[in-house]
Amino acid sequence: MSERLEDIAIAMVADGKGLLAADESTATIKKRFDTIDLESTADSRRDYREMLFRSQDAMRNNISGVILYDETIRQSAKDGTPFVDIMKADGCIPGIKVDAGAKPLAGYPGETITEGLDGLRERLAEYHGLGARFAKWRGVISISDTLPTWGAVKQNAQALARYAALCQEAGIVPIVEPEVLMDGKPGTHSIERCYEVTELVLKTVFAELYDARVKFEGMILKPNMVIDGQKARKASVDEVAEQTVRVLKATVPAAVPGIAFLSGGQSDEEATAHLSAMNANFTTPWKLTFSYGRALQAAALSAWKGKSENVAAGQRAFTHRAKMNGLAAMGGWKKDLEKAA
Ligand code: 5MM
Repeated sequence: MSERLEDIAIAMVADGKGLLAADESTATIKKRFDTIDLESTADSRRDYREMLFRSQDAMRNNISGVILYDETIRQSAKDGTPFVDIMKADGCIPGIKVDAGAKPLAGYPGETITEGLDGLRERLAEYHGLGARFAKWRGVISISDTLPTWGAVKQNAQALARYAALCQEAGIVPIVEPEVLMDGKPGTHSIERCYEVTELVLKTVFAELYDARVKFEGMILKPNMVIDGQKARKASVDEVAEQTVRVLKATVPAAVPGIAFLSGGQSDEEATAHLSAMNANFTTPWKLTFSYGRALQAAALSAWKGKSENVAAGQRAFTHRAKMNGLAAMGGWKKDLEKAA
């Protein structure tokens, strides 16, 4: 495969494919396993990820790349085959989460700054050696009537830009993820408020990326959709699609090859329906696809329940969601395909 940033980025958003966000940190995967009463250990985490990464139909047909966590990129399947080799054999690109998480931002109550810039150049060089060809950094933006503050938006955008420049220097495509929370507190904001905040955040992020001399052709944007808060959900599928495409057209340069959404707390089907409506109803200069965590994994996790006899059921559930989202990336998903399955 080509090592040019532009080519890697284009491959990440290939037709009918998107990204699997499997970069849950140890604390987050524990929360997910708690829902199925499974103890989180290095072995149970390996078994779960092996189930996903060995879902060959999904990995070959609908997953272009996988975002991994530091532990996972170094892990091997039970038979000793490195995870990175398993995904590469199916044509998937290994990626790595390099941020160290969102921490309280001093002086800004209720807001966070994402950490992880110290030593990042050296870590990126190591991850490149381990096979990673793209990376991910998530900046978290709180939303309410009074938040975010300009200071928090600016500082998170600067961190995203410094991270992205370091990635490109290392031959790694940066996924730039500024997430305006849908499921934060209080979660009662309207879709209009989400539009306003998302517009400010994306304009600021692209200004900082430009100042940091990041090549837009060699990056992928991972934004939230424009959607009302989890406690205020009422916008229709078409409205979410229309507002999301509108804000992206107002803020994202056409040189960016692709936009891969996070699901952010939407139900599996909502996340698929919104993506499909965008692709079916609008023409855009960039590819629009998925980089879902929960919306790709929730069904697989509950079918698996941590039991080896359920691996095939978990893989079927994951393969189905990957296929539905692959169709959505082409604007071809229909609700009755869910029922049929
Ligand atoms: C997989 O979850 C990622 C967050 O992990 P940590 O909080 O443990 O660092 C997250 O960044 C994820 O990659 C994206 O937000 C997409 O996930 P969703 O579930 O929102 O689609």
